[in-house]
Amino acid sequence: MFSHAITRIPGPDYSKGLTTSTLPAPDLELALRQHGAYVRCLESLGLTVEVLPAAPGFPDACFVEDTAVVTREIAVISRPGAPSRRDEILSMIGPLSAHRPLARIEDPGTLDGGDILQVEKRFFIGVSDRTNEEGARQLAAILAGHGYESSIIKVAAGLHLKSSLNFVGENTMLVTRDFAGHPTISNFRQIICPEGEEYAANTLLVNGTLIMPTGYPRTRVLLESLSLPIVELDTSEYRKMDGGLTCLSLRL
Ligand code: CIR
Repeated sequence: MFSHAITRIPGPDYSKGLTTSTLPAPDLELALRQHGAYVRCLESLGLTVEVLPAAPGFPDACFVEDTAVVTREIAVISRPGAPSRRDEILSMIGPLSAHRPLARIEDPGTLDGGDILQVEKRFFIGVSDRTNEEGARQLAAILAGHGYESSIIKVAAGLHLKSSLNFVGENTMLVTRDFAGHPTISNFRQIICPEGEEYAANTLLVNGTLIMPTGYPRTRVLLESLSLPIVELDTSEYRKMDGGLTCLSLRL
């Protein structure tokens, strides 16, 4: 069970962040309203949510998930793979050190939290354009010291591992077609996002409730087979910047 979350509101320069999307620029007012709804949703699931102020000069800093990997024992401060995001970690050290002892990914390792998926005592570490082999190796070594096993998965599609693969409870992974049947997740039942609904793979399990993005009805029907409560949240203004439900918080 999670008891806390750390989030950060997007700032006035939010639309200057990194994106591969061809969608129109995000509407900051709407993004802020969506952020408020996200925070209220986490609170309704029993979490105390810390909302950090916008970080001037870091337009992607609302995607706090990329700055750390948090377990029950430790917070591993990441070393984001995009140079423009690297110093986002500086303003996360204080908030995270209030909750956990810290460890760090060191140069030449790079690692984005969006590439890291935890399922109980096991971690899946995506090696992507943001997370390199050295970052993955360093994280696996730190986690091994706390009794966690790690498996490395090459992220050949999507920005981060969790853009395409998430644990949705009941021994089940929600995956895009690109990851379906991947040998590393063969012990899990798999729900494959229907064609055109790949974005819905970024569904977040919090304290037994699934939070999924609004607008993916065929994925919703498949998720209903899990018999878990489902909440839909509109993340349209985060999708425009390649972000979504998992990246907007660190859960601890
Ligand atoms: C980026 O490209 O880094 C941001 N615009 C989006 C990061 C999304 N983070 C995530 O999925 N964990």
